Amino acid sequence: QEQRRRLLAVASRFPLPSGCRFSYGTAGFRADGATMAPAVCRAGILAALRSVKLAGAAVGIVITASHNPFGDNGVKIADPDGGMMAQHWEPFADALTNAPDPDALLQLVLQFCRDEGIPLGSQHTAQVLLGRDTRPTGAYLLDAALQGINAIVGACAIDMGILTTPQLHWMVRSKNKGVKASESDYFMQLIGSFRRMLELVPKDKIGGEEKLIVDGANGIGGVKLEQIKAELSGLDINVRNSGKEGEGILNHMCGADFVQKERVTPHGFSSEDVGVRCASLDGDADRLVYFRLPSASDNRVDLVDGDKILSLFALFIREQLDIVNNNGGQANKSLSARLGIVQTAYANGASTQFLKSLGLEVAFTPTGVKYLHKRALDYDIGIYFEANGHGTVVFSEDLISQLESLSNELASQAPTGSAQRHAVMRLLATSQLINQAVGDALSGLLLVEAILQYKGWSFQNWCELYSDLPSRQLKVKVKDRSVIVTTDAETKVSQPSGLQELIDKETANYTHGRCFVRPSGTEDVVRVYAEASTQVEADSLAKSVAHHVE
Ligand code: NG1
Ligand code: ZN
Repeated sequence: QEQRRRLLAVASRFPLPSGCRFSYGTAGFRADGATMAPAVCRAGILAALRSVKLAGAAVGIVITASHNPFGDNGVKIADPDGGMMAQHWEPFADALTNAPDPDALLQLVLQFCRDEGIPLGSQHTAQVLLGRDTRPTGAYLLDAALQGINAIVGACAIDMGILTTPQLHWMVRSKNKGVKASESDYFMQLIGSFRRMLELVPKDKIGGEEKLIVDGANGIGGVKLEQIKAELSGLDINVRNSGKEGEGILNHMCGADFVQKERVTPHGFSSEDVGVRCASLDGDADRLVYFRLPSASDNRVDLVDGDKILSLFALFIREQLDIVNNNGGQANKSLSARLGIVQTAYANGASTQFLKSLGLEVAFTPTGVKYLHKRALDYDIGIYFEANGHGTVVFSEDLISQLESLSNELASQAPTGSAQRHAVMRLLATSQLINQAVGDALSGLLLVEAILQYKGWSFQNWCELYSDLPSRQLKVKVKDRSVIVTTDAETKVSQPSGLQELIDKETANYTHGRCFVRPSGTEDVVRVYAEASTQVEADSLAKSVAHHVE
């Protein structure tokens, strides 16, 4: 009775505006921030139910619209392992969020709880950790989420404050592992493992380029980096677009999405920065790209995207595994570790070719971190990235314990440290430095910096790993984008019939031509992607395929 009363009450406090229709999409619910309260309140109910279902394990809610404009906002749910909410709950998320009135909402919840075997009532507990970014609607939406959570009897909400998205995911994961989960624990883990990585840099490589300029997209990432940068010895970080008063607007002409899509210098940079290594975060700091201003004469940048960050990580991890397992033929202890790479169809073809040339296994999934992350967990070390800079590295529990025992054994054999032991320690430090819950621009940036120092590489060396194939992305507005259905990790169209044949015919006219189309999961458009051996050809292929889509 109490449960029914609370649900009816909260639903009538947050009526759904007529004409509103929400869909959980690629990354949770997103819309104009001022219209989001009903959806966020219902996400609170959902997160609390998810926690009850999982025997009271902590679940997370992040209030952010990532790289989208300042006036937008959104909400997404993190599962107890710190990853995205299990996909089979998405249909319920959609139904709950679109329930037209309090009574419909109550009936939906009761029915879902019966179907899923979710017990309701005072003897059951739930806990939900909440975080939000710097958007002006954040505090108001946080309150809506709290009211939603509190509508479930036995649920407890813990506001973790203004955070990057990956910080909140990390906290949820840590909390459920029973390890320390506060913001200072997060910072301590990053700073400590970065220091260990630098201690393991070979002596002849010490003294690389320490200077790094970071574009914080005027979001939360820059704020957090300012807090810890003094403790990152070995790096000289200068934050631009840090979100301070007067520096600019969130994600406006700056940030990872802007730099990766437009390939031009973000706001806040000048000719004095020519040649310096720069990085760009997005508004909630779960995406990272690098760039460099090649000259003062125009505003184009040399871009290092997610694919090239992935390639650097893969190269480094592969190298450490080889050292552990070969060690000049003297290894008496070895690791059995399956290393796998996960990409989407948007990965530049040159990156895939490079990774395969290293002998690595490369798997493809549809767009969206939820697919990539899940696939990466199939390996002992899984590395995944989207071209736009979202990605991470995941390690299996089994591999971590193999590494730990190997490290102990080797320490007793060669106390001063063999090459093999150093490689084991680098892999262990990497597993601590990288955020295994979700892509994290801050932790990814520190891993990039540590690897560049280890290899003694300049930005130029990194760029030259391979040359990107010229590519073009176009958006096409259509009446109903859902008529396009894809298969084979979105590389082929299965419906409407005939469209794939047209795409194949166009593509056959180009050397190294590759092209695919898919409906966006976050915008009302169909995306066209084309690659070819020259920019002119990539543009022309994309354009002609776009005509067939219109
Ligand atoms: P959609 O709109 O489904 O293409 C975009 C990005 C994804 C992912 C999501 C979530 C591209 C081509 N697509 O998805 O990679 O980041 O947003 O934010 O960049
Ligand atoms: Zn983001």
